[in-house]
Amino acid sequence: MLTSWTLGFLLLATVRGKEICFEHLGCFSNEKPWAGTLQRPLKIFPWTPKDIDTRFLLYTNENQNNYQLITATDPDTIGASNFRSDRKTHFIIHGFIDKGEESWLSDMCKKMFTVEQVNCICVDWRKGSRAPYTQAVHNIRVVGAEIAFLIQVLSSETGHSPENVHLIGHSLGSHAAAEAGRRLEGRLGRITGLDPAEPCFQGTEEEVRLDPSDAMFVDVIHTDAAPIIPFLGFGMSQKVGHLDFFPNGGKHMPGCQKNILSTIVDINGIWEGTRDFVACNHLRSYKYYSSSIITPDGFLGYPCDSYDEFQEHGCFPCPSGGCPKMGHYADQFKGKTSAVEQTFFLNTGDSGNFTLWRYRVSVTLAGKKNVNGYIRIALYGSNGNTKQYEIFKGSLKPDASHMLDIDVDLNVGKLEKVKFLWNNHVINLFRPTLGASQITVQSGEDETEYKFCSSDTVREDVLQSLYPC
Ligand SMILES: [Ca+2]
Repeated sequence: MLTSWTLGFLLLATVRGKEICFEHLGCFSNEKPWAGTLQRPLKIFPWTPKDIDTRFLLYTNENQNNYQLITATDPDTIGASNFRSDRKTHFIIHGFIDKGEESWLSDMCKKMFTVEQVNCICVDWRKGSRAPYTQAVHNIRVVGAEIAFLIQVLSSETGHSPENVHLIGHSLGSHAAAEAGRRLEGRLGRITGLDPAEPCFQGTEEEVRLDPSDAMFVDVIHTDAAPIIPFLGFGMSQKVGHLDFFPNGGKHMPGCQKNILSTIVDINGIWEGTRDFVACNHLRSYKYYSSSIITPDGFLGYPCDSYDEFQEHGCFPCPSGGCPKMGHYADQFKGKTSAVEQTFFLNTGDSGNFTLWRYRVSVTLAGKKNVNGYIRIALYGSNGNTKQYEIFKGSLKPDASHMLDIDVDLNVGKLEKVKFLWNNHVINLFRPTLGASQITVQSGEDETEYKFCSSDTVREDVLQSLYPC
């Protein structure tokens, strides 16, 4: 049997520098900028639409567990489905690394149904993604074309405006979304790139990859932006949206172990051999997004020039215009399209809902003697209390102040009190006491500063409570 892979190869061999055309999708060139470039030396055609077999699985609030298959070439399938043109439509597009985790797409839809009424379409292009990486890179051009074609049919058949369409693409899926957006000439409402794939895309022409012109609003989450050689970072470090979020700096995600290979020879080999082992950072992008749907007050991104600056007490609190939220609610940010490549940093947790909230804590010590040890504080507010966070370790001098930005796993709400504790790990014959005379806590989101005071000192491991003053 003549597969499209061999057919493509034959075409490559016989009609070099031509294009391949498919019914209802048009023609695909294998010339620059699509192929024959530094990043894409091989002149490859995409597989046929039939071989890629792009399928659109529609979930709605009315059918959350069982999808309805809709096709653009048979609009009756749309008419007979639960598709509602007066609702927003989210498409979720998987990438090259999706094996064993296909359920994340429909799980993301289910989270959306808990907060809004939407059409949620999972795009399945499994057959086209199970190919050598360099082939899958070209197959997404057909996937993108199929998505654009369906959006056009939805518009003509039901009056559903492309402005109300949001494409969420992971890895290669980000660039499939970009291709759909390019074909719709920027009329698409929004594209979210979840760790857009780096190899064959980084540094290429805007036409072949995700960029801000692909939709009215483009937001990007970078979670695996370390260089592919030698760190096996699959995601782009290049900024390609209006808003580019770099959680945890964008390279190494908490809870992920990173293998480092010293020599990489073949790009297809990397993807085939390692995707199950080292994809943790890469997959975090959609986990953060999914969690953001049900955490509307979380994932605040701080505008900053670098992660180092963010970590070293810079870029805090949010500016007067506020901070955007990474993920589902990024489109609520007022300045979202005021510029391209706006850069934001935040830290996340290593599991659970991943969301953390940043506070700046400053502790002024009280006591009579210097001791070596550490100090911890816990925040108590209208939404509950945090665990204890270490603020400083070293020589604890009376009247000294110690400041630290902490990322806590709870939005404390209105702060009501702070508890302080110190410890020095050795037996203290003289049983010294130490305390905090003043603690200030500033919320990153709204700049509000809370001040707490006490005139007490306590023995080690005894909690001291400080109240507003
Ligand atoms: Ca583009």
